[in-house]
Amino acid sequence: PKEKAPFITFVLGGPGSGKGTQCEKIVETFGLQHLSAGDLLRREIAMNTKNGDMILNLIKDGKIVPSEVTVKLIQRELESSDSRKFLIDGFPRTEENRVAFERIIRADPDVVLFFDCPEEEMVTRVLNRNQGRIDDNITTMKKRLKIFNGLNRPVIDYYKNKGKLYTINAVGTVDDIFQQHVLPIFSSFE
Ligand code: UP5
Ligand code: MG
Repeated sequence: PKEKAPFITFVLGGPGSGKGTQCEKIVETFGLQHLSAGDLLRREIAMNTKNGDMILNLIKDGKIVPSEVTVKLIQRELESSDSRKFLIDGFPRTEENRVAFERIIRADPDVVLFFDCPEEEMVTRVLNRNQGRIDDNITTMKKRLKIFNGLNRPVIDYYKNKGKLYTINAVGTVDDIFQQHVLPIFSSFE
C-alpha cells in the first residue's frame, strides 16, 4: 500500500526574522523534524563535498544556490527520515526553487509560515548573532535583504493566493511570538 504523504511546513521570512529559533520551539512542542536548507548547505561546505566551494561562494554573496543542489539535499533528508512531519526552513527562496521542489519531490506544503519582520530589526539580529557565519556582515546582509525582497516575496504571494500562508508578526520576545502566534497554528493541526 502507498504510504500517506508527509505533512510539510515551509518556514519563510527574511534573514534574521527568527525562522530557526521558532523552528526549534516547534520541534520541542510538536515533534516535527526540522530541516534548515541553509544548515544543509553549510554542512556541504564543512564536509568539503564536490559542491562545497560553489556553495560557499554563493552564500558569501547572499546569492541563491542552484535549485537542483538544494532540492537534492532536502530529498535525501526526507527519504532517510522516519518522521512524517517536517519543517523545511529557509526554502523555497525563489519561484524556481518552488517549482523544482514540486517536480523532484512531487509534494506540496500543507502549511507555509511567514515570519514578518522589519528590516532594521533583522539587521540588528543578524549583526549581533556572533556565531561566525560568513554571511553575517553588513555588506552581505544588504544583499540578502535585496534577494529576499526580489525573489522570496513572489513565493510568499504564491502561497498567500493558495490560502496556505500564515503571516506571523516576528517582533517581540521569542516566547511571546511562539505562544501568541505559532502555537495556535500548530495546535489546530494536532
Ligand atoms: N532572534 C531570534 N528571534 C528573536 C526575537 N524574537 N527577538 C530577538 N532576537 C531574536 O535568528 C537570528 C538571530 O536573532 C539569532 O541570533 C537569534 O537568537 C535572534 P534566527 O532564528 O537564526 O533567524 P533566521 O530567520 O533563521 O535567520 P538566518 O540568518 O538563518 O536566515 P537566512 O534566511 O538568511 O539564512 P539561511 O541559513 O536560511 O540561508 C543562508 C544562505 O544560504 C542564503 O542567503 C543563501 O545564500 C543560501 N540558501 C540558498 O541558496 N538556498 C536555500 O534554499 C537556503 C539558503
Ligand atoms: Mg536560520
